[in-house]
Amino acid sequence: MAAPYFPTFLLLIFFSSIALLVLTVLPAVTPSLPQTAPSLSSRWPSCGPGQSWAVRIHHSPPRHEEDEGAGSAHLDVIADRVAKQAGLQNRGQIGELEGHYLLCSLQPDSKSLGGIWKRSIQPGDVLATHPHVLWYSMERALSRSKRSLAFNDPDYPKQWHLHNKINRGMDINVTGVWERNITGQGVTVVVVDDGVEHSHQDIHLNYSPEGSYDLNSNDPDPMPHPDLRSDNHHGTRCAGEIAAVPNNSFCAVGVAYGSKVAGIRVLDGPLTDSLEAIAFNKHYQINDIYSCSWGPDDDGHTVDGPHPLGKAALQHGVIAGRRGFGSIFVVASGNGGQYDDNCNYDGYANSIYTITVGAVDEEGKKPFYAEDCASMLAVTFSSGGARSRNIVTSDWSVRSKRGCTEGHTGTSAAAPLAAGMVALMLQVRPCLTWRDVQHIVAFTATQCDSLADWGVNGAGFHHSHQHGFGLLNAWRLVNAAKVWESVPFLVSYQSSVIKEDVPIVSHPNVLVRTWNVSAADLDPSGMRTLEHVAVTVTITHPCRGNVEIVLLCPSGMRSLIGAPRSIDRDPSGYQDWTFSTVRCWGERAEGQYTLKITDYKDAQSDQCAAVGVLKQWKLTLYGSSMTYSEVKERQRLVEEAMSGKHLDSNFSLPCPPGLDIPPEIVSPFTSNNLKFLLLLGCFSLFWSLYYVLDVTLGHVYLRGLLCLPRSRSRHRTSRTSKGRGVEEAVPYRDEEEQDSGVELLAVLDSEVKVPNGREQLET
Ligand SMILES: [Ca+2]
Ligand SMILES: [Ca+2]
Ligand SMILES: [Ca+2]
Ligand SMILES: [Ca+2]
Repeated sequence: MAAPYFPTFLLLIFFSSIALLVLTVLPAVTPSLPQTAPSLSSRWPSCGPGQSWAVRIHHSPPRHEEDEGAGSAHLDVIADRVAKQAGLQNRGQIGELEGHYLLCSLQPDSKSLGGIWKRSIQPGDVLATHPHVLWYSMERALSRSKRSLAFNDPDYPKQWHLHNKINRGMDINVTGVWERNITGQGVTVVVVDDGVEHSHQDIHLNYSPEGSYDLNSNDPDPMPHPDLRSDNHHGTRCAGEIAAVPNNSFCAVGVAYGSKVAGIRVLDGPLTDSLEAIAFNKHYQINDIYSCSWGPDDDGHTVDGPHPLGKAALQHGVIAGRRGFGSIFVVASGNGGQYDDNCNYDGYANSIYTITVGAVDEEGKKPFYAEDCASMLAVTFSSGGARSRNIVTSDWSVRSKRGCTEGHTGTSAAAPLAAGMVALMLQVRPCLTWRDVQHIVAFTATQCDSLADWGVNGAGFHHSHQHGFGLLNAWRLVNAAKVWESVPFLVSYQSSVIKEDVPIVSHPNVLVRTWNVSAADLDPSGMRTLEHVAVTVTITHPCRGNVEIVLLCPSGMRSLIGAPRSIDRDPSGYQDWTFSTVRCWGERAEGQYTLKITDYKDAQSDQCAAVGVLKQWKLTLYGSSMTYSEVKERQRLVEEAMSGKHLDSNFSLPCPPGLDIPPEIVSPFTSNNLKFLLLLGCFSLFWSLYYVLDVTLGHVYLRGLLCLPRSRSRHRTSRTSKGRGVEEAVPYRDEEEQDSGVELLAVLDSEVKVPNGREQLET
């Protein structure tokens, strides 16, 4: 039965195959039928705005004679015809929008084409009346900003330090970094100041209560207190510069708006050495960067710096802070420029542990208040003269109801910007050490202000006493950070104390002293290249401000470490004062160091007539085993990274794990730790007594009266009942069940470790 139907079945298969083939091929073939319809690809260069029309074509039945038969024609053919009639060229369908075509002028630009059309046809007129044109529009340039930078914060446009539209290039060059989602995420910056208004609309979201503390009132809340002079707004302003919340339709945007900001309230009351020491190490496993916009009086005659505890805390911070990578201390260089003040007389600026940041105005020039010094690492933007714009940032709302200011000024405003930039660096490379950050600043800062005393040192770094290594540039800092391998550990070399007792001669004569550092001298430490160079002097002088001290490194690089200060008539001279310079950074350490001292005697002053004496001096070199050629190689690598290629790729260097330092325990300076130890001591005493009694009385009655669990719980109660005083015991809370003996061991263990680290630093 099936045999007669077989040929019919075959035929059916054959015809359906043909039909399928035609259906498949047809759509692919048809567009190519009207060879005149080009695609919008590379056939022509695209025509710009003002030279092109977007039109929507339809194939309605013809009403006019000239369009007869067009209704059935393909849309591409109609588009060609419309274009021709309008004096334009069909550039093909617009993307995937069927019936939409781009018609372009044949002329190179709209000017010339305007002239032709005036004489002949106006494309717009033709398109307006054409029966096949449903809609048309002349193309115009659309204004579009990259979404990441379109902040809705009303004062963002005024933040010229982030994007300077008037003085091009005079900003921190951060927007490209933000576009790559580098905003300081995972990094905490703490503002050590007069408090931070953390409930502030622009700060609240980024506030870190974990990193904060109030040392003036000894409580965890650093909220600024209202005062009569209305000057406790300082910390809040600095916090806003760092981490003001973006896109909240309020005030401004911070440099590292993805970072967390904490506050330590310490400046609203008498500041002591111990308070300062506590502040420098407060929550130092949470806080990565300490922003300090304050220092000794900038009156032109003060010589002061951190006292022993503050110094020790700075040193301890770089050893144990940030899990051993070192806390980053950013300090403002000072505002005493108008009094001839100089940051080499400021111990916080001189310190090798700090990043000393000065200010330039919106033109990149030195403002009247800025101080010079040889230990200046870099500068960033702040206020200038009366005509210059200030820094726009958050403001406390206690007095200023608006919570936003356009009047933040001085080097106080510069340091937080630098701190914010360091936060961006730490996001891309969390294991940068405190010295890596200083190195990267030296390697990436850019020259500004042709009036400054720029000099290029033996390693090729440019530096001026006004602006350090130059302007901090967020793009350069972050790109360099991304490829930066940690520098070898810090080593130092110290000369003996050189006893002199020689008179200081008057200008133009100069007292010259030299010290040779041989290869053998450097052998024990392995030092090859320099970082900081410090000179400690003891000088007696009736008017110390007349003395000028210059240091020459072996390369001949000159540092004015002791600048004359006209106001400083102090008769006490300098007692073991340490001046430091960064101007020999990267140079070879070996060679002859020269100290030149002269006295700019004031002829009229009887008081200053007596002769000064150089009693003694000492040279200290800080550096590492990095060779000169390694320094040059790093310079090459850093410049190579500036294209941003490593930020755009998945490139990442491995990071070593940090040291396992329990938070707060290793700080030997907190009074709460001492209280805790005292408590522990009392507790041990109690136990000893208990056991003595226990043994003596044959533990008949006491066992029954005082059972072990009860006494343990009493121990816990006694700890917590102290309230504020035991705030430092918080890290132990999870381990409440542990024996107190283990805690004590942890304290002792970490305290033993720290001095070892210090010795490494000093030798
Ligand atoms: Ca408080
Ligand atoms: Ca905001
Ligand atoms: Ca100063
Ligand atoms: Ca410093």
